Amino acid sequence: MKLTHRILTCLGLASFLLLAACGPEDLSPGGPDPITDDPPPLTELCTAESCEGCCDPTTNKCVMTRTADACGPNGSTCSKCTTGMMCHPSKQQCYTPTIRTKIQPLRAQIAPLDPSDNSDWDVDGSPPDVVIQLSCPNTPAAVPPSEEVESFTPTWTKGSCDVLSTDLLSAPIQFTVIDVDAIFDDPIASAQYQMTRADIDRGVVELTGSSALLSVAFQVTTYYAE
Ligand SMILES: [Ca+2]
Ligand SMILES: [Ca+2]
Repeated sequence: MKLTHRILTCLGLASFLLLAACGPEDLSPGGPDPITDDPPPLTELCTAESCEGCCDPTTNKCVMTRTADACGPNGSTCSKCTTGMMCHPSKQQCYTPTIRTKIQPLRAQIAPLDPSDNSDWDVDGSPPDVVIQLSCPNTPAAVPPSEEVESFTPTWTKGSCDVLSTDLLSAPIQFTVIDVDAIFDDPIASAQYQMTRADIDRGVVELTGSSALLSVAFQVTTYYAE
C-alpha cells in the first residue's frame, strides 16, 4: 500500500514537472538536441557504391571531377598527386604524363611569280600546286607530305608530325615547300626552324621570309599522352 502510494505520488509529480521522469539519473539538464546529432542518411556516405569519384577526406563528400589535387578510385579517399603528376581519368590514379606536340602545316602565301626566273609558276599561268613536306626531330618514320593544293594561298589539313615536346625543343623542324609539276617540280622554299616554349604555349607559329615563300604557318598542339 505504501509502495502504491509512492508510485502515485511520483506519477503526480512527474505530470506536474511536465514529463520529468522519476529517478536521480534523469534530473540532469538535457544536452544538445539528440535529433541534430543523428548520423547523415546512408545516401550521403561516400562509398564505392554511392560515389563515382573519390571521397574528400575532410568533408567525406564525393568528388566527381578528379584533379591532381583530388585523385583516387571510386569511393576511396582523395589524395593529392605530387608535383608534375596528373590524375589519370580512366585509371583513377596519379601518373607522370608524357607531353607530346603535334605540328600541322596550316597555310602559306606564295609569291605571284617564281623568283628564280621571274615567270609564272606554271606554263599555263595557273597558281602553283603546293605541297609541304614536314620533318620533325626524333620521329621514327618519315612524315607523309601534305595534300597538294593549287593556290597562291594554300591551306592544308594533312602532313602533320607528332613528337615528344622535349625533342621538339631540342632540335629544329625542317620543311620543304614545292610546286608539283608534270615533269620537274619547282622548289619554293626549304627551311628549318627551332620551336620555342613560347611557340608551344601560343599554339601557332607564323614564319615569314623567303622571296618565294612569303609566309607559312603551323598549328602547334600540345597534349598529355600516356
Ligand atoms: Ca610549276
Ligand atoms: Ca598549277
